Amino acid sequence: MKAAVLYEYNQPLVIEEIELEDPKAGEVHVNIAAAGVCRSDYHFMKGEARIALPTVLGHEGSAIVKRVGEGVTSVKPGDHVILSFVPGCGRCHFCLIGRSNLCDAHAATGPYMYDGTTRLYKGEQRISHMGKVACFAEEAVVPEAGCVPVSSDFPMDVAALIGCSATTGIGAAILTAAVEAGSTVAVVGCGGVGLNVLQGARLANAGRIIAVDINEGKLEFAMKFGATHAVNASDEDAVARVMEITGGLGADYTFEVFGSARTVETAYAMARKGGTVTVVGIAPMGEEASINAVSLTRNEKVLKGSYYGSARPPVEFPRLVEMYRSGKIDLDGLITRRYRLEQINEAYDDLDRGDVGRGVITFQ
Ligand code: CND
Ligand code: ZN
Repeated sequence: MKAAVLYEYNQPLVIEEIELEDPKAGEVHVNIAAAGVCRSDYHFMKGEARIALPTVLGHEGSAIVKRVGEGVTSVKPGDHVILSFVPGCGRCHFCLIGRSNLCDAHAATGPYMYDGTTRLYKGEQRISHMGKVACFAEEAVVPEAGCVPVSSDFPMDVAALIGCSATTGIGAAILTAAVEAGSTVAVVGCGGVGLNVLQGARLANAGRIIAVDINEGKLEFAMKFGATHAVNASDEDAVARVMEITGGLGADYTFEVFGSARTVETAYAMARKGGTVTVVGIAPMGEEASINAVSLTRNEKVLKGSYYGSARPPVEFPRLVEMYRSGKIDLDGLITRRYRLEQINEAYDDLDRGDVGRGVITFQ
């Protein structure tokens, strides 16, 4: 099957034929339908985050089940599924307390299957699977828990977005931060994930929703996804502007959705006393944000991380499907460009330039 393989950091993905082994017990072989172009993959391409190389990236995907391994009971061939990049093991401490997004067994095996081996090879060479998804390929083998069924009349490109950006962004607003109705929200970084934080804040009936970005096009987009104010951080001091908009108080909830120490500090500085700062972006490895320790105490700020929107995919994916169907969230409007797998390097150049809301690779 054809896949986009990352052999070396800072080199283009290589589109080539590789081998996919049969699913083992508890695993599912799928045909990928659509894959979202998310910055998390780009962090690996740039070496800002590390993964076992070579690897097949892609963690935001939808697929159709082709066949199932021994013991799989929750899906069957022909079923449409949304892939989860943290398929909880169901047995570790975090899965047992209902926080499967923090699954220990998944973290321990990383980009390999739960038995620690891979199903992807180029000749003798082992290739790893990002998030046990690896959807920048025509096909994949994924754990059963990584397949969340979705009805076959549901659009597969939208389904892919539910696999990461929608769940991560809307979850950060609704589940991690639990934005209160009427409150003021500021979102730093309005790409595919940040636009979903904005629409999550709108769903929560936030009062003022302030979009902060360095790209004017993204800010225009943000106004369609719930923002009431737009702040261009490349031509004004974003913290000062948020202070001005909030009458000197700062925002009740702030979100960092780019992925850098600097923007974490910006989101922290914009929060009011007692406000909640939620960090969604994945900063380059080793970067440390500096937070004035006493300001945390005296100002009672709350600093939180949000991984996969604090979601339990089998619970939240179907909820997002229903919210999309009833018109409460807009996912079609996020998809600004569609690409074929062969164009994936171009898709990431577009992401880097900030040209897209969300790009999607389609396979059918
Ligand atoms: P994308 O590149 O689409 O958006 C990032 C946005 O940040 C762009 O609109 C940029 O213009 C903007 N930006 C850049 N610099 C600044 C700045 N200094 N101030 C304000 N805005 C700025 O990326 P994405 O939306 O796909 O991903 C965003 C981050 O979220 C990224 O770090 C990704 O790895 C992370 C993420 C986290 C999770 C999770 O579970 N927590 C899941 N998926 C992605
Ligand atoms: Zn993602």
